[in-house]
Amino acid sequence: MLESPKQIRGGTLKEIHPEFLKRKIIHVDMDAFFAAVEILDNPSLKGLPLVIGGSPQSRCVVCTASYEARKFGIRSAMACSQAYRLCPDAVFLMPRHRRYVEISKEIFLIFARYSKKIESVSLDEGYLDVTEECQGESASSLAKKIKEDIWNEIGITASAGVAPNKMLAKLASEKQKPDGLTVIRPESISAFMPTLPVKKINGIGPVTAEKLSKYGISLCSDIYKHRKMDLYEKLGPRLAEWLWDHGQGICRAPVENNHDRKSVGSEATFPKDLTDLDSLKKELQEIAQDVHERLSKKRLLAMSLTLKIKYADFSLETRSTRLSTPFTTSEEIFRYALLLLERGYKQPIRLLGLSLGRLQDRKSDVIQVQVPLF
Ligand code: TTP
Ligand code: MG
Repeated sequence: MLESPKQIRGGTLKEIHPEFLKRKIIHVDMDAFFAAVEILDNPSLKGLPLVIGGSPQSRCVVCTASYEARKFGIRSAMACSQAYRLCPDAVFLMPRHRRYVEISKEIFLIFARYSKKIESVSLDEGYLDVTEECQGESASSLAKKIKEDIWNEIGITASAGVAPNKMLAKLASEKQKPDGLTVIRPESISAFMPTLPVKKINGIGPVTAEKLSKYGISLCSDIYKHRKMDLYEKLGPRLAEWLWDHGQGICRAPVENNHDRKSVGSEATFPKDLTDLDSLKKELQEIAQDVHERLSKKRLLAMSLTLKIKYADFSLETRSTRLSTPFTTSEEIFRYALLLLERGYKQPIRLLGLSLGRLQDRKSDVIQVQVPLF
C-alpha cells in the first residue's frame, strides 16, 4: 500500500540561512478526503467514479471526486450538473460534514503522537514540525509511520511531504498523490525550484499568477530574470519580497499550533517613504487583501484590527479597533484600517502593517487539536 519515499536530488542552495534548513516539516493531506470517508463507510463504492456534492439535477457544486471520477475531468468546485455530463455513470452523494469532522479529529490525534507543533490547515490537511522529535529517527520515517497509522487505524490513505519548510513540504505532498511520500532535501532545493511553475507555490492564486504572467513570469526561474527593484515597482514591495524568497525555496513561516495563534498580520516597508494619502490608501488596500487572504487560508475569523505605522524616523505607532461581529471581506478590513489611518500621521511613513486579532476558528471547519504535553 505504501510506497517507499522518492527523493528529489540536486545541487546546493547557499542563500538560505542554515538554521532554516535544519527544520524538519511534514505536510500531510488526505487523498480525495470526503470520497474516501464515504468509501470507508460503504466499501461497495470502492473503485467507482464518485462525486461528493449533491444531486446532478441540483445547483450544488462538487466538493470532491474520487480519483476514478477525476479521470473524466471532474474537479472540486465544478457544478454537479457539469460533472454528470462528463460522467453520467458516476455515483453522486451529498456531503456528510459531521462525519468528516469525526474522522478529521482521529487524524489529528494521530498527528499529535508525532509532534507538539501541529498546524491544521483544513479538515484533511496539516503541518507537523518534527525537528525536535526526529533526533534519533529520520523525518521521512516518521512521515511513513503517520501514513501507516492513518491507514491501519482509520482505513484511508494520505499523501505526505517532508522538507525543511512549509512551502516545500506542501509541494512535496502533492507530488505523488494519492498515497505518496516525497522528501525534498535541503541540497535539492536549488535544482528543484527553477523549473517549478510559480502558480504551484501555495499562496499564488489565479489572479496573482495572471499578473505575473504579464511580466513573463511563469516558472520560478523567470523571477530572477528581473532585477529585484524592478519587481518592487511592478508588483509592490510585499509581493516582490515574498516572491523573491519563495521562488528560490525560502519560506520562514513557522508551524503554528492553532490554539497558540493570537493574531494574523501583514506589513509592507515601502521602497521610499510615503506622504500622500492616495499612495498610502493603495498600499493599505493591498495589505488588507493579503491579511484577509491569510485569515481565510487559516480558516479563522477576526474581531479586532490593529494598524501599525512606522515613520521615517523609525518611531512606531499602533492604533486598534474592535468589532462586535467578525470581519467578512478584505474591503471591510480596508475600510476600518483607513479610518484608523485617517486619524492623521505626523511625518513620512516608511511602513504600514495590519494585524487581525481576537481570532476564532470558523465553526467546525478546523479542528482544535489539544496536543498532549509529553
Ligand atoms: P482537498 O485536500 O483539496 O482535496 P481532496 O482531499 O478531496 O483530494 P486530494 O487527494 O487532491 O487532496 O480538500 C479536502 C476536502 O475539502 C475535500 O475532500 C472536500 C473539501 N473541499 C470542498 O468542499 N470544496 C473544495 O473546493 C475543495 C478544494 C475541497
Ligand atoms: Mg486532500
